[in-house]
Amino acid sequence: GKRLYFNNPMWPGEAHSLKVEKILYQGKSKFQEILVFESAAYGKVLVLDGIVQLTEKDECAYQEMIAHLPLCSIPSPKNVLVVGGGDGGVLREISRHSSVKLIDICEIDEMVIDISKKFFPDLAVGFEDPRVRLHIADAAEFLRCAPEGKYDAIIVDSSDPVGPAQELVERPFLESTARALRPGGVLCNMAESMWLHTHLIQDMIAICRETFKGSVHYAWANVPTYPSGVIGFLICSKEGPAVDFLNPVNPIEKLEGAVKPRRELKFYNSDIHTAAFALPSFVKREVKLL
Ligand code: AAT
Repeated sequence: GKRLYFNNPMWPGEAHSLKVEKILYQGKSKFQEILVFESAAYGKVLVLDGIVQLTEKDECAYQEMIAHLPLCSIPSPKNVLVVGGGDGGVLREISRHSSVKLIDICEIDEMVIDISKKFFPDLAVGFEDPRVRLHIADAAEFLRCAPEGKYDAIIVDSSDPVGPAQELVERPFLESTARALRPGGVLCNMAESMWLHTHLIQDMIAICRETFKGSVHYAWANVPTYPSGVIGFLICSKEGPAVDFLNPVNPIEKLEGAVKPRRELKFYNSDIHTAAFALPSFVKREVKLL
């Protein structure tokens, strides 16, 4: 059968391939090439600029982790900002938190949202939460104008730093996220693969140590369809009330009773939360976290 090979200079010398059952959509937005197909092994797949963004089978791991690692680490989060995340999966996860009053989302590409509503209803369901306020804009610009200290948590669910997301790993952007957080507020940023992107991770950690002045950690999870099968999260707190990321003060197991979930958690729990911060020895050395 037909296969699609995903090659990219971000993972030179290797390619990931998926068997295609059917191409469902292929088009170009103002910002990127968008492809949706039915795969033989992972359900429907969303691809932007030739990079897999999610598959139905393993999206739970990434979306649950990037949302609950920060939100379970602080007591009753109220104002949350999502950067990127146009598929709605992270919104769906934030919805589980009944303390949350406002969920701003800043996505640059409206077409990703439309495509998700059409092909990924189990993710786009996140947009139905009445607490969600959608902003179609470049997040770098949006955050430059955001009120100081507005958010308890900012979740950067952005694509890889090629194309429109390039700015989102750079110092000015990270500085404006710190400014937009309240003291003791937390940032959780998609931070690539520890097997492939050591330098990027090191640079981001160095900038965040200077900018946030609270704590800076790296966590990771297994996501089979991301390059090298893992994805990392850079998670920091702004100077202010201390945050103990390793022992969540707002454990998900307590919340699950409070909100009637449309869908059970598939990946995240408090054991996984704590375990996600355990780093292989080579990563400890490279990011000099000790
Ligand atoms: N939820 C998992 C999928 C993503 S989507 C990343 C989103 O970030 C895309 O919809 C893209 O349009 C949006 N985006 C990119 N740049 C910007 C920007 N400057 N401002 C706002 N939104 C932006 C992430 C998958 C991670 C893949 C890891 N390899």
